[in-house]
Amino acid sequence: MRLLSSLSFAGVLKSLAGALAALGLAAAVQAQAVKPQVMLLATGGTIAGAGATAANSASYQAAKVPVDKLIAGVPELAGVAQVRGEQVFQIASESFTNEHLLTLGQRVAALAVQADVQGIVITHGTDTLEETAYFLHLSVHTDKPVVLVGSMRPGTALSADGALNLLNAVTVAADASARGKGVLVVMNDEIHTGRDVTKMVNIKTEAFKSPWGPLGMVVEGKSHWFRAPVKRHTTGSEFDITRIRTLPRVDIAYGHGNVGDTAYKAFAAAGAKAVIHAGTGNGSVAAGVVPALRELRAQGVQIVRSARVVGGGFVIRNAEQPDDQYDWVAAHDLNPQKARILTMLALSQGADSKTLQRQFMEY
Ligand code: DAS
Repeated sequence: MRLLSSLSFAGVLKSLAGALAALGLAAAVQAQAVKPQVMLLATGGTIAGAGATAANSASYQAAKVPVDKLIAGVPELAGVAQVRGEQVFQIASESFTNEHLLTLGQRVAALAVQADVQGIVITHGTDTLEETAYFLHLSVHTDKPVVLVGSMRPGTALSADGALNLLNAVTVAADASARGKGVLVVMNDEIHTGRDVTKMVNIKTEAFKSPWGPLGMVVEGKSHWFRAPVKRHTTGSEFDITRIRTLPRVDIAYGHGNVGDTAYKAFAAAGAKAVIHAGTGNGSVAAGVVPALRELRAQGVQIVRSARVVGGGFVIRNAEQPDDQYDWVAAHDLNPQKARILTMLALSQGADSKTLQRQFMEY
C-alpha cells in the first residue's frame, strides 16, 4: 500500500512539475507576446560592417552583415521587444540617392500605420544618417517612434559600438515615452532629434552632436528625456512622403577664400532647382560670386544661404547680403546638408522663395 501511495505521489509531483513547466512556458510566451513589436529596417553601413581583424576599428568593409545576423548578434533584443527584420538596402550610406530616400520613406510610412508595429528602427551608415533622419522627420506622418542607428566600428572590432547602439535604439523605439518626439537618432548612449544631429567626427564612437544638445540618454534599458523638439515635424508637417514621387535636384556649393562662381553655374546648368551656399561666417557670398547668383535667381533657381559654421548659431537674413532685394533664402540654423533636404521637399511641392523662407523658420 505504502509503495502504491509513494508511486502515486511521485506521479502527482511529476504531472505537477509538467503543468508548472507548461505554465512557465506559457507565461514566457505570454510575456514575449505582450512586448512591443519593433520593425528593424536594415540599409547597410558600418553597423553591418566587417573588418579583417579585431584590430580593424577604422578600416573595414561596410554593408556586409544581413539583418537577421544583426538581430541574432544581440540576443538581449528579445528582452526588450519582438523584433522583426527587413533588409531594405545593403549599401554604404555615402551612396544614398534621392530614390533610396523615397523608397525608405515610403516603407516607413507603410509600416507606421500597421497595428502590429509599435516602433521602427533603421540601421544606417553614419555618413548620411543625419540627412535620412531629417528627411523622415519632415515627411513621415506618424507619432510612433522612428529611430535611426549606426555604429562607428564594425561588429568584428574590439569594443565595437554597434551592438549596444542597436539595443539602445530598440529600447527607445519600444518606449511609449518616445512617441511624438519626431524621428530620433540613437548613438553612443544619446538620443538626438533627427533635425539637429550631425556627424562631427569621422573615427570616434562619440561622433554625433546636436548644436542645441541631445534630447536625452538611454542607459541600461531606460530612456531619460531632458528636452523635446520645438520645430514642426512628422504629423505636424506639410510634407507627406506618401504623396511625393520625385525629388528635385538641389546641390551644395562650398564657400572659401578665392572662390569663383563656376560650381554654382555648373549645378544650375546640370538642372539644379536650387543651390545651397555653404558660406563662410554668416553664409556670406564673395563679391565676385554675387552677380552669378543673382543671374541664377533671375533664371528661377532658388539661392539658399547656409554656412560652414552653423553649429550653434544661425544665418541671419539681410546681414551682409540684401536677401530681400536679391530674393535669396536664409537657412537659419540648418547646416548645408540639412538645408538641402528641406529645400528638396519644399520645391517638390512648388514652394516659392517666400514659402521656402517660412519653412526654414518653422521646420
Ligand atoms: N561609409 C560609412 C557609411 O556607410 C560607414 C559608416 O560609418 O556607417 O555611412
